[in-house]
Amino acid sequence: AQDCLVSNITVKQEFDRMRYQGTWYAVAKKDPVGLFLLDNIVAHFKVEEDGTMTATAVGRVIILNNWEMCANMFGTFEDTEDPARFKMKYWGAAAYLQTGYDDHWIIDTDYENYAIHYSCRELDENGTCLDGYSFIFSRHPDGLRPEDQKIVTEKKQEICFLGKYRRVAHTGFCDPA
Ligand code: FEN
Repeated sequence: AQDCLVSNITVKQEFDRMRYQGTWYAVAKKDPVGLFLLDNIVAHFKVEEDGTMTATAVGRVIILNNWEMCANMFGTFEDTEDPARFKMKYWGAAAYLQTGYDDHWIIDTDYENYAIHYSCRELDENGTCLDGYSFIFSRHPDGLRPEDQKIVTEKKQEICFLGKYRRVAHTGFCDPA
């Protein structure tokens, strides 16, 4: 989708939610407009007994008065005709955290090392994405393997977010005690 049309973006073929389960560390993100998670973002994906994919995520936020907190977020993924395209309902453990309902696509993953998530919240009239976010996840807290970086860079380009990512620091701020 080098034309940047959201409708031309391709996703992981035959996405297997069972293999996707477990821990993923965000290593980079492209932010949407508005409130989001800052850093120290770790997600855990799970497939429930009824087959529904769910996830929890933690991440640092700064609330009013510059107060640093770890936000505990929950997501449930509604299936669509495409196994890699979901609608994600999300909410926070604390009432001050925003809730939402986003398109949520798995662009690519090898299940064992890297994954690229994409969400376009608002389409421009020309079919490109006006407001969206993306996460690059790794199974390893210290980052992506060199051989995966190449694939990830290509995919960032395909979703037209290349150059819009920031590295996600892991300082231990939200690690369980
Ligand atoms: C994902 C992994 C799978 C599970 C989930 C994910 C998405 C998380 C999102 C988090 C949004 C956070 C917000 C924070 C907020 C894909 C990582 C669920 C989309 C919106 C503030 C900051 C400051 C304040 C109030 C609230 O609300 N932050 O004063």
